[in-house]
Amino acid sequence: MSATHRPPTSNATPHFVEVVAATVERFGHRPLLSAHGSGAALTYADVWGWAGASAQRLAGVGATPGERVVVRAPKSVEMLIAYLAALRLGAVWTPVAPTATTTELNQVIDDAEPRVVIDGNRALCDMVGAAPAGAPEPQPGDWPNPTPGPDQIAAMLYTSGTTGRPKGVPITGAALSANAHALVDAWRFTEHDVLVHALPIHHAHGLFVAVGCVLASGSSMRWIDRFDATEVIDGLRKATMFMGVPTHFVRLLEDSGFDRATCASVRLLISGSAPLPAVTFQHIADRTGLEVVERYGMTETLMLASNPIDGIRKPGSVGLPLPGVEVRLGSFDDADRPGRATEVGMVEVRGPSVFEHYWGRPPDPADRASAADDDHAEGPAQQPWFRTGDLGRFDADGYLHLVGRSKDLIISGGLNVYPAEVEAVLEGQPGVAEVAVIGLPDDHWGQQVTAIVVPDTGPAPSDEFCEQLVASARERLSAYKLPRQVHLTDALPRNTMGKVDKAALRRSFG
Ligand code: MLC
Ligand code: AMP
Repeated sequence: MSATHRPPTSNATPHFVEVVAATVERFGHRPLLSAHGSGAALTYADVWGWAGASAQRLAGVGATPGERVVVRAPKSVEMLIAYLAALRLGAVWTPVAPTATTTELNQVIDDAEPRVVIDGNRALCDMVGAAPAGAPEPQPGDWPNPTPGPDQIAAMLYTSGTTGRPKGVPITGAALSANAHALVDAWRFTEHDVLVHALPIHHAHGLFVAVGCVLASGSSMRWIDRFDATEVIDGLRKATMFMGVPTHFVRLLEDSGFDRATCASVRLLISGSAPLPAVTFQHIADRTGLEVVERYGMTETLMLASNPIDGIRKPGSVGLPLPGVEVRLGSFDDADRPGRATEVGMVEVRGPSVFEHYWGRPPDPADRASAADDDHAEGPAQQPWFRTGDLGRFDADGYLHLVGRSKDLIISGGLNVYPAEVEAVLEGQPGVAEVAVIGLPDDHWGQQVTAIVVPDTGPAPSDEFCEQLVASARERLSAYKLPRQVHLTDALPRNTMGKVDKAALRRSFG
């Protein structure tokens, strides 16, 4: 399979490895990251040199340009080094959640057909090796050779998809650069910024947004391996930025240390991956004096819109389309839509960071709207519009408001849960006739995974039935996908097409 998925982009957008090499050349002596609790900082030169040495080790086990490297390991500095090593090599970085079950890992391996699999922290550390003592002066030109082309796939992230089967999203080196440059400009990242990084790095948010902005701008990170409110608050005292999902902000607000004094040097708090409730926006503003910048994106498209730095940051809105990104509202046909307001439409997008198609699958016409009816004749090379599955409307100032989703997706704590995947596992369990999985509103997680189960005609279910159902799914599903509530019912409501009416279920059980 070719590693090139889109027609050649403009030469003006290089592969992300070139962007990083340029930053290293300019800011090699400056700190790139300091791990929480350790005084020592790694400079850009240290990290680049370490990644170069690791790239050679990775090449030694068969990673070559265009070949997938699948990694399941907890977040660590070594994980970041391995990502940079893969970038330098032109291999396709394919991270899997550290909490993924073996079933989930194997699904990715079957689909991605990687040349290299790194499973677990020990394997990762062995591969990456120790930081070379006394980092050599950066020599951006000496490795890799040749430099990966802009349209080469740099990374692939898996999303479960509406069918419940994981789908790989190939992301080119140019898409990463375009995304990072747009965000650095929008949020005015400079080498003087310090970002508290507490996000996981196997998702677009932590890796391509947070790390991407840092590496493209020469700024630095306070590195926290796993979100912890106390550590984040400690980091904020010497930082200028923080990025998180709404649940992170909810947890920060639970700590009285999250206040104006702590945030005295912070210039931006940025939220994304899930809706930030307007009330949370207001609580943060009251406590810290800072209005959160909410932004919107997805793995398939990278970042699409953001509230502005200058100008009004509107609670409940994801802001204005980023430069280079076109957003329009298209038609949709879904019984689940939240209302019949005519101005609401399916968010359709195109731009330099939008992916071409899922790994190993032909482009799906359902994902794309025709460009033929487009009145922007000068759009990006007449690229078709990608239908995001999100429903939105524009207000009079051109700000985008997301009002729901036509795709059957639950977002819990910033993590996506596709009901079809959970339903498929629960349906196979003894005593279950039918099951529907829905997301119900939750103050902490945003949405809570909930299963509505119709027991089969056998003996009446015991009190432990629901607990056992969840426990037996644990082997196959990551813990965050497991239902936090199970309700029993006699029958599932269906619409005229025979489809389970999930909106009715949400009304009944919400
Ligand atoms: C963990 N658990 C979750 C969960 N995270 N359950 C539901 N939803 C979640 N998001 C489970 C654990 O498996 C465990 O289950 C139990 O909750 C207690 O765990 P915890 O210690 O409280 O969880 P913690 O490790 O603190 O994680 C919570 C979190 C984390 C909010 C810090 O989920 C997180 O960092 N989320 C951010 C995700 C993210 O980066 N998303 C970006 C996607 S990219 P049990 O049963 O074992 O006890 C994207 C594009 C874009 O969306 O626009 O950005
Ligand atoms: P993912 O597939 O993990 O990349 O998640 C992408 C989805 O997250 C989008 O399609 C949206 O539904 C959702 N999302 C991301 N950012 C926001 C936001 N600021 N507000 C509401 N939903 C968001």
